[in-house]
Amino acid sequence: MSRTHTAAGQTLRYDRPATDWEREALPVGNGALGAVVFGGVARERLQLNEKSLWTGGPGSKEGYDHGNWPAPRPDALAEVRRIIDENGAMDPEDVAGRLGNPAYASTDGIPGFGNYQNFGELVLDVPDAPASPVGYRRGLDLTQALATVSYGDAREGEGEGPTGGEARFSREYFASHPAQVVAGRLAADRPGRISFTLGFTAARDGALVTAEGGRLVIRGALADNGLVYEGQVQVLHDGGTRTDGDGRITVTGADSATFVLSAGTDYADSYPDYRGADPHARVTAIVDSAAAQPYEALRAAHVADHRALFDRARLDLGGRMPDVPTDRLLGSYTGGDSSADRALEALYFGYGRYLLIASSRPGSLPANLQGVWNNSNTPPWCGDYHTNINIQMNYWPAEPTNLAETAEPYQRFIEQLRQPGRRTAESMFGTSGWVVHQNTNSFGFTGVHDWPTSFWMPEANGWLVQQLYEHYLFHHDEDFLRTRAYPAMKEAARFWLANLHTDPRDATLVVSPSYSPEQGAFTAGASISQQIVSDLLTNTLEAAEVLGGDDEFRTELKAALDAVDPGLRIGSWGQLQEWKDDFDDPADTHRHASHLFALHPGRQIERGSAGAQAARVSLTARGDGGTGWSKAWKINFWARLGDGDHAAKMLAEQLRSSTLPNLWDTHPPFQIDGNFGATAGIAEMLLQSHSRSGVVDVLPALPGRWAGEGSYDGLRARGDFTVGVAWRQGAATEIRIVSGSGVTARLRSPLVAGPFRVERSDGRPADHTVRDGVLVLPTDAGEEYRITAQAA
Ligand code: FUC
Repeated sequence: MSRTHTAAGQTLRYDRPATDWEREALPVGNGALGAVVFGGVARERLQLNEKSLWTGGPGSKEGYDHGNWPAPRPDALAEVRRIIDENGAMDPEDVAGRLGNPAYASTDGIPGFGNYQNFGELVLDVPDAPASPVGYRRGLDLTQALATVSYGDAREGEGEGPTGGEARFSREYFASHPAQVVAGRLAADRPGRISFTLGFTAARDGALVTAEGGRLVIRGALADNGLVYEGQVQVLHDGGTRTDGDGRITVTGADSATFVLSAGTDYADSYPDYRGADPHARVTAIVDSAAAQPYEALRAAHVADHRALFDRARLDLGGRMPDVPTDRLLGSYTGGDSSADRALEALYFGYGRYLLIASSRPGSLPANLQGVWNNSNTPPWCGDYHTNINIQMNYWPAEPTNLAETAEPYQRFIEQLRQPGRRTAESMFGTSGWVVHQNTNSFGFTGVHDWPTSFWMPEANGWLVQQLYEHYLFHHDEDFLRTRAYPAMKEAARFWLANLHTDPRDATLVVSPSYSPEQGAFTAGASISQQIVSDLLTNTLEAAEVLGGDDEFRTELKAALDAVDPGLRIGSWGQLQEWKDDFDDPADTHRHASHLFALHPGRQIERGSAGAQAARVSLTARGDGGTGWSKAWKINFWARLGDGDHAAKMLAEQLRSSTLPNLWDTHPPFQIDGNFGATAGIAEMLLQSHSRSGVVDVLPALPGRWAGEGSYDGLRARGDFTVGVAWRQGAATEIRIVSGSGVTARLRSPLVAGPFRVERSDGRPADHTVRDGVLVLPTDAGEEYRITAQAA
């Protein structure tokens, strides 16, 4: 049905080496390791990352206690609640002074919070590299997760001998998840032409680099916290000679050469020490085993592993990839309906999925603000995990675009926050439950710093566990719900049952103090706080009902849900209020539109409702500007409102003004959440399943400029469905749905308004009914159903 998901259509390509890390270099990664490839001819650079290499945390010279208050403040919280009850609002500076952490009142970062680090750079110096390479190409094939460089050497007068003239050189790099290495191969179409010196540029003092037996070993400990790191690179060559020495490995006159690299630290994600085994034995074993495999086998295992994820979903917007470099394609992008624009959009969608696979695989930390790629020891916002939108957004595409496995590190990360988060709940709030605030690190930072407009967000716990519950909704995996999602949800809900405050004005339960990111005053019951807590209590109750038992707790949840303010007020100018009082300024264009949580990623606001109309008014007033992630969120908002044209407009804004030539999202600077949020937004335009009615909406927000012809496969819907659709002139012509768990499917599509046929995979007709424009289709687990429009 769909056009071929070709490598050409899913490749980023350039005709020059990269010189700028942020704008031009191309990323590969296996979750734990990241490498950014420059593709230089005479000097190749691979800037490297190992995701657990963080300063800060336990053992930090700056001191560390998870952001908890250094001494108890028994009355501080009650006092803030009292002032807000009395005055209706409070200055952020005043609240930060009382509830913030003075230990963190530093201007250059948060002491002990740490920074995600650059590991260093692998450098390959190539002697006699052509000064003017011929036919230079650099690419990143998303279908195979291979970064490639190729160029010709056509020096005249050097003859055609085995070591002279006219050769074509090719390099290839990948980051293998199964083998846990970054691998590279240098080859030429003439024998004996591969010569280079491989060395390492450290990102800090104190790294010891040795070379012996073709193996480079890099070892050291971070000065701040003593975290031990080690990297090893094994160089292998066919033909020619090799010499080691002085921290470098030189290969001369080989036919081809390969390197495999691994790195690790003694970090572990467990409270309270966050330390595990020395990385030496593990890194040695990984590199030994990868080096013992033939390169082709290593590569084939990597490609198979990647394809098993990447190939699950495909999108064809009817575009054809023109034969131009990606930076030029981006430069000429207008957001119109040209074939090239649609090809770029489909590439960008694939890239978001690629980046998630590359930066988030089981066995390491989740994707941070830059995924896994960072070339600085003091990156923007510490390269951390912001929990007031950013890390959540990173994982929005995981379920809908059929990459659930990539969310495992995030799920585990949330679970690992419970222990430190419990201490923070106890020491700051005096209650049970667990909590985290507006940003965290790899060492369970669950307390606070004191930046007035962004330090306080205890309801982040509810926002995080929402995605655990979503995993259940997408898979109907009761075991996951019982053992992983529900315990974390329940403990977050417990925190809120103990911490909701009765608003003396109307006796509703509110979050107090509450702060709408990242503007305005502290109040009681800002909409986002109320919406998140309502979502949490609702989801937890639903989960408890699925699992059975916990009767008393369920009664408590119901009582709280009856009393909680849902945060869904419509204000004086028809807007969805951002605060409980109507403070909203129609001229406010702040990048956060947090009060629309209930529209997305929440599910309190249904399409077509009064709430949706109010959300539209708010969103229109906020405007189409914003930073990268802000635009990405707006794609999702407009898609949920069913306005495909406006969603597509936001996608165009994102590509035109928040996307770098290597297609990385820029806040600015580079911040990966926008890539992920936009990818999820595209999926949201094509398929939605969040409605409490259980309806799966097919092509809910297809923009006019994609309407002509297109198709997708492998998007996922809640209810454990995998959906493929083909459309023409804006109307679905075929819908295919695979049922994972045998739940009855409820599909909304104009297709079922006309004559249509529903077949099982063996061609037999499938029983179904149509009610209010919705196809109700009982399904068998594992069966595929095909719904096709028939000529009238
Ligand atoms: C949130 C946003 C900022 C930035 C930061 C990493 O605080 O408000 O724009 O994205 O996270």
